[in-house]
Amino acid sequence: MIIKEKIQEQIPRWMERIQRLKKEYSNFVVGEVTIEQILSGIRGVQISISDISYVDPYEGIRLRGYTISQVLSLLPKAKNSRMPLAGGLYHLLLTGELPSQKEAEEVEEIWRCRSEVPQYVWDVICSMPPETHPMTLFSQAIMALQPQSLFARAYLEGVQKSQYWEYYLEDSLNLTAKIPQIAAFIYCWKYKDGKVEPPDPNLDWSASFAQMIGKGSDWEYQELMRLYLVIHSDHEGANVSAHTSHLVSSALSDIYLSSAAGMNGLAGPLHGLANQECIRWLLNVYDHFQRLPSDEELEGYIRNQLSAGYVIPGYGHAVLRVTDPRFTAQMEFAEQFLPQDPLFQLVKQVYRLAPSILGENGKIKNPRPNVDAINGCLQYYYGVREVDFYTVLFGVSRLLGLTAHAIWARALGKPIERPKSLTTQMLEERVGII
Ligand code: HAX
Repeated sequence: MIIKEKIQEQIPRWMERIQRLKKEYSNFVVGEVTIEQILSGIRGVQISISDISYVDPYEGIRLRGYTISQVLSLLPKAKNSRMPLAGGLYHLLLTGELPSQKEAEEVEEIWRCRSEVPQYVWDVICSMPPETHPMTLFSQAIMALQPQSLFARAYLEGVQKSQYWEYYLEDSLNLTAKIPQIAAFIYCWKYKDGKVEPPDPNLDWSASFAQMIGKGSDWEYQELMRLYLVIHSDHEGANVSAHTSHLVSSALSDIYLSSAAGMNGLAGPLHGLANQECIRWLLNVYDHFQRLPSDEELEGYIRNQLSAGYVIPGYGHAVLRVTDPRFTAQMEFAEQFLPQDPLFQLVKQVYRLAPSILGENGKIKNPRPNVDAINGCLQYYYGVREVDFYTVLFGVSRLLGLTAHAIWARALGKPIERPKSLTTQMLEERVGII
């Protein structure tokens, strides 16, 4: 397997760099933590390393050093498509190298061969009440696969620490191979008649999801999913889902346990679930006016929302200080394929008006759109209108990043994480107020 050989080959170099930092510079101070940071969610405290991706405040995400537009143009493309193969992206995340067409196809082929999901996983989903949130079902399906963990078995048998990553890699390939089918099953079970199209072996990983939910003949939607599943794959190592899965896997919990934990974090309304709020907000605006509002009407609507204490969903970001390039990539897609769609017109109108209104009081650090300001509009246009499913789509993509991080954490022998908590009284004593 090419990815395995490449990782194997790179491990000694990475280990050398880390050992050098540890040996020669372990007392070097990287940053100081203020009480404000402690009290505001350890915001901005530099606590971990991710060589897989980095969110530059002014450029957006770089995956293995490549910007979103470079990733989209440089990765090998799917057949009859202008969009990248997710298999090529996984190769890039795992090895740091841009794959050839053959290398990208190899990952796709591995996924195809390992895509079968055991019947009992479907039984677990089907035994849940129909009102269960799709993210709960998604996380449960991942957990249901946990008995298949090769790492968990190998650990019990006493496998060498230096080999942990190989089992994590196998588990990750097994899990990611099954993920499109799991998401499609949840979609069809929860919103349709429960019948899922069998996977088409001629389709790539991303298009295959589209086909399994009944969009086998919708080339444009397949293109959208190829785009979507690549651009959402990673957003460095310290956001809620990435940090959660990293923390859990640092206890040597296997890929199923740590990925499900990450998905549970993604399911929170302040993280991945925010995309539901964004599309609901757009639909509410449209419903309110029963048509596209005029600029004056929309401006008034936004101002009313702000003065009532609401945020404008899809705007602002904890790290980014520019328009999210993942928003821009999807804007370009929409301009090409759905320029006249009313909801897309509204997305553009909000984009034209909201940043200057939001910027007026000087509080918001980035009044520009994040990726969620457009995600839902595209899914909605192509008929995937069950908005509480959107976070599952996000999860399908994000599992590529989370598992890549976990494999490398084991390859580099990263230790269990154990920061320290203090009591309020200790802080009061340190600052001298008691
Ligand atoms: N509308 C109105 N006010 C906003 C705002 C928005 N979209 N975004 C930020 N602000 C306000 C904040 O509420 C804050 O006000 P207070 O000081 O009164 O609390 C002030 O501006 C400063 O906030 P900030 O430092 O610029 O932003 P944060 O890092 O605190 O928060 C958020 C980042 C994304 C959570 C925030 O911008 C927000 O709530 N946006 C709307 C919801 C949204 O789009 N969520 C999706 C995020 C995308 C993502 O990361 N998904 O995983």
